[in-house]
Amino acid sequence: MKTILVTGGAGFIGSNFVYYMLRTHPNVRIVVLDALTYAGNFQTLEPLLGQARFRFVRGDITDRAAVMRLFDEERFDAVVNFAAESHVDRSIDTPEVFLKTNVLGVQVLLDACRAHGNVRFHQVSTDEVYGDLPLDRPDLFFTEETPLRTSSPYSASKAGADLLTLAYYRTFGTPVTISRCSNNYGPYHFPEKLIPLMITNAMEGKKLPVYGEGKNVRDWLFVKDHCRAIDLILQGGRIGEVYNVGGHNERSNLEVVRAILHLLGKDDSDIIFVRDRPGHDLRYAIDPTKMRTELGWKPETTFETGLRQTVAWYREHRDWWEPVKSGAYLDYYKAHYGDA
Ligand code: NAD
Ligand code: TDX
Repeated sequence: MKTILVTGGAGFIGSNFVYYMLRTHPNVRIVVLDALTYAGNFQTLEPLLGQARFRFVRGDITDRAAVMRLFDEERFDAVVNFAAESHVDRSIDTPEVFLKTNVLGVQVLLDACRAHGNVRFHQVSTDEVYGDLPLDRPDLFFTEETPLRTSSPYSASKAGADLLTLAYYRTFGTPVTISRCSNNYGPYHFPEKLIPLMITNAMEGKKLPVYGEGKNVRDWLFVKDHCRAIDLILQGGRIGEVYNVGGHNERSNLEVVRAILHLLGKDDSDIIFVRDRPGHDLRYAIDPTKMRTELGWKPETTFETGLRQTVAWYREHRDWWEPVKSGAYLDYYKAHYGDA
C-alpha cells in the first residue's frame, strides 16, 4: 500500500484527484490535509469518511508544527500539493494570503519532505505563470521553456512556488516534479469561477457577468484529464522536470457562456458586460507535446462532451452548489466534528 498526501483535497481539482486515485489504484491510501478555507468543501469528501484507504486532516500547510507532526505520524510515499488560494480576482483584492499559502506553504511542505527522507513532491501549478499570449497570434503556445512572466498576484505567487520547488531539487536533491495546467472545468468546481458561476447563475435566472468584451481566450481541460496527467507524472515523470498539461481547447469567454446557455436551452438575454479584470490575461494556450511524447498522455474528453457532462452534473447536484452559494456549506464540517 502506498500512502499519498493530497493537500487541498477538499477543493475542486484536489477532490477530483482523490476520487480518481482511489478508484484507479486499489493499492493507494490517501491522506487529505486541507484548511477548509472558503474554497474547501467538506461535503465533497464526506462519502469517503470511514473508508480504510482514506483519512481527512484539517490543517493549514503554512502551520509548520502541524505539518511536521503529520509527516511524523504517517510515512508518505508522495505529496501532491493542490492547496492554494486559486482565484485571480481575490488575489487582486487581498494579495497577502496568496503569498502566504502559495509560496510559504509550499516551503513548509518542501521542508517536511526533506526532513522525512526526501519524500517525492509534486507541485500542481498553472499555465498562468507564463503570462499571456496575444489574441492575433494563434500560432504561439506555451512550452516548458517559455519564460515566466506573470500578470496577477495569484500567478506571481504560483511562479514563486515553482521556482522554490525547483530550487529544492537543485540544492537539496528533493525529488520534485511540477505540472502547469490550463483552465480546468468539471464537477465540484467552486461557483466563483467562470464556468460554474455561469451555469448556476443561468439556472437561478440571474445575470451572467462577462468581463470586458468576453474576447479573452482560455484553454479548457476536463478535470479528469488533469488528474490522469498528474497520476502519470507521479508514476513516470522525470524528477526535476516541468510538464505542461493542456488540451488544445481554446474558447473565448463569450463562446463558453453561449455554449452553456445553449445546453440549458436559454437565450443570451441575461449576459451583461461588466468592468474588465485589471491586468486581465488575453489568451492562454498550452503546448502539451512533452506530456504526449514522454508519458503518452492526451486528453480523452472533448470540450463539447465535458461541458455537457458538467452542465448535467450541476443540474443533478443542486444539493452541492446551493449550500455553497448560500454559505451553508461552511457548517458541514462543524456538524461532523464540532469546532475541532
Ligand atoms: P480550489 O480553490 O478549488 O481549492 C483549493 C483548496 O486548497 C481548498 O480546499 C482550500 O480549502 C485549500 N487550501 C487553501 N489554503 C490552504 C492552506 N493554507 N492549507 C491547506 N489547505 C488550503 O482550487 P483548485 O481550482 O482546485 O486548484 C487546485 C490547484 O490547482 C491550485 O494550486 C491551483 O493553482 C492549480 N490550478 C488550478 C486550475 C484551475 O483551472 N482551477 C488550473 C491550473 C492549476
Ligand atoms: O464572472 C466572471 N466573468 C468573466 O468574464 C468570471 C469569474 C470570470 N470571467 C473571465 C475571466 C477569465 O478570462 O473568465 C475567464 C476565466 O476566469 P476564471 O474562472 O476566474 O479563471 P482564470 O482567471 O482563467 O484562472 C483559472 O485558470 C487558471 C483558475 O482560477 C486558476 O486557479 C488557474 O490557475
